[in-house]
This record gives sequence, structure tokens and C-alpha cells, in this order.
Amino acid sequence: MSPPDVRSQSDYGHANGWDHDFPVSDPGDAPGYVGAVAYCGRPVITDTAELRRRAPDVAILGIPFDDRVSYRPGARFGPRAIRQATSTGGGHSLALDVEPFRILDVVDAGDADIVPAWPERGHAVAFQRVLEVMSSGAVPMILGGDHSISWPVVSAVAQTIAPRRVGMIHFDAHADTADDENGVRAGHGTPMRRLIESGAMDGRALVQIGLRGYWPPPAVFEWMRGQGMRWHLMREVEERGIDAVVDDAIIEVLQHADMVYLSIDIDVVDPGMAPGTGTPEPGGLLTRELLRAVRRIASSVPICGMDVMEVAPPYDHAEVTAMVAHRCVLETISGMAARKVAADRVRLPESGTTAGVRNEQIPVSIGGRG
Ligand SMILES: [Mn+2]
Repeated sequence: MSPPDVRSQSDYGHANGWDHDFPVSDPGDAPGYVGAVAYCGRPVITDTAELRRRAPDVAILGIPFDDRVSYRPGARFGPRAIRQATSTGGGHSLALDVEPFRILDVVDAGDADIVPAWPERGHAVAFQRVLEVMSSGAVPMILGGDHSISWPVVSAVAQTIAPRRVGMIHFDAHADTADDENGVRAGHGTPMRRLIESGAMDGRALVQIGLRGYWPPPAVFEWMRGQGMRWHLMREVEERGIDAVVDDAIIEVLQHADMVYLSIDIDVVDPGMAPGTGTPEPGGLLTRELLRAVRRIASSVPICGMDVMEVAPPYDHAEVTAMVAHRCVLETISGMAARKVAADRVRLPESGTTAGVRNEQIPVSIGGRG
């Protein structure tokens, strides 16, 4: 009688057939539900010095702040929901036929250091963090967060890219140009007014798409007219189609800007397709219209930053709103990648130097791709 196999009694790996070698996945090939949460599984780099050493093309930055909303709160949970809202690693854009992350170095710079119930601090931290991230030369892409944050964020962008002039294409159901909301001058309905009044952005360089509903009142539109602002109501999109409106918006913004900041309030999309937001307005864009518009803009103009705001996961269903927001960022990156393939220049020069600061000479293709 042979002696008992000691190993089989104490080695459960061997006893159960679990002791074989299996192939090890590359980190980039891990399924979307595995690993730490980062935008498209990109490397997470929060240290400013390390960001400067790496000098990425694009840095994702969460700003989980919603202390300035006027109606339903919850956008503070937006950045986390957006990061985890899709299984895709963003390998290959079928619409643009580019592999965005092979062309652009994109990192996730984590979240701004937000604390609850201190809105003045939140705005200051957002401003300072965007300056830090942009000191690496990266184009910042902001996951919000309520729209009040666009005031400090775009101020930091304008300061960084000067003397080049920032312009904005702003997708929103609302104009966000109120002087105040119940006496509050830094609410999520006022950021575009503050940007123009402070001089950070020329009113003529702000072009809005998707306005609808019952706000703001005529006096606010009067102020907007006085600033030389241009806007395209949702009604115009219905009548002319999104492509014609985007063509006009690109021409209009470049009349008074050298680089374009893309600001997307997710409530521009119809609440049937993006219910997870704080102030929904029925009758908005289709998801595919917004994604196509974003692709065409990002592949046609020099982008100096973007934000996707007002994603409020508590009102979302099946992650649909967070998925739209995630895809808006990815379509922007893919559009920039397509533009880089065409023109080989996307990165901003390092701030604080004049080296590399020059007028953009890239031909702008209004017809665009996508
Ligand atoms: Mn807004």
C-alpha cells in the first residue's frame, strides 16, 4: 500500500485543479468592471509635478461639487458615475476611424479637493486645480459637478492660454446668463455672465446651442444681445437640423476666439435620454445629435478645454445619463485625435513660457469629419 499523498490533503490548489498557470491580462485589456475606477482605465496621476514631467495631451479632472444648484441636487456624484458608466476602453472610434489613446496621451488627474457646504472654497479649489493641471500643457476635461464651476474653470483656461482668446460653444437647455439667482451671483444659472463681466471671455465668442423651455426672461436675452452673444434655440435645431447649426456655431465662435472651450450641460439632451440631471427640460437633443456635434467640433477647431456638467446620478436610470456624459468626453478626445492626425498639433504649450505660443495655423475644416 502506497503512502497517502500528503500534498492532496493540504494543497487545495492541487486537489481542485487550481494550480495551473493562466495567461495574465495586460492592464489595458482588463474588463471595464475590474480594477480601480479611472476614466477609460487611463493612468491616474494626481501629483502636479508628475503631471508636468509626463506632459500629457489631455487630463481628465473630476470636480464633484453641487453646492450651487437651484433645484435638484446630486451632481456631486457625477464624476464618479461618469468614470464608471461604460465598459469601453475607447480603443477605436468607428465614426472617425482613429485609435484615440494611441494618438493622444490621456491621463486621469483625479478629483479636485472638494468639501461639502463651502461653495467659495470649491470655486477657488477648482480654479487653482485647473491652473495646476494646465501647467503640464494638458487640455483639461472636467467631469462635473454643477455648472457654476465653469466660471472658475474657464477663467483658469483663459488665463493659461492668454494672449490667445478663449471662445466657447455651450450646449445647454439654459443660457446660464442670469445676473443672480435669488440674490446668489455664483449659482449654476450665472457662470456665463460672470465670465463675460470679468473679462475672461468676450461675449461675442460665446455661442449657445439647445436653449428651450421658459427661462431666462426677455430682459436677460436683452443683456445677451448687448454682449454680442449668439445663440441657437432648440427650435432652430428642429427647423434647420443640428449639422447646419453646428456649422454656424463654429464660424461664429472663431470670429472672436483663437481656441474653443466646449461646455456641455447634459440637460441639453432630452430628459427621455438623459433623465439624470437637476433641471430637466423636455424636448431636447437626441444623444446621437449631441455626440455627432461634439465630434464635428473637436475635429474642426482647436480645443483648449471642455466640461460635461450637471450629471445627477440619483435621478438616472440604467446609467443612461452618465453614459452620454462619458461618451461626450470620449468623442471630444477622438475628434482631437482625428484633428491631430490631420494637423499634428493638439497640445497646449506649457504655461508660464512663451515658447510655442503662436497663432494656430491649422486649417479649420468646417465640414469636419463625423
Ligand atoms: Mn447649465
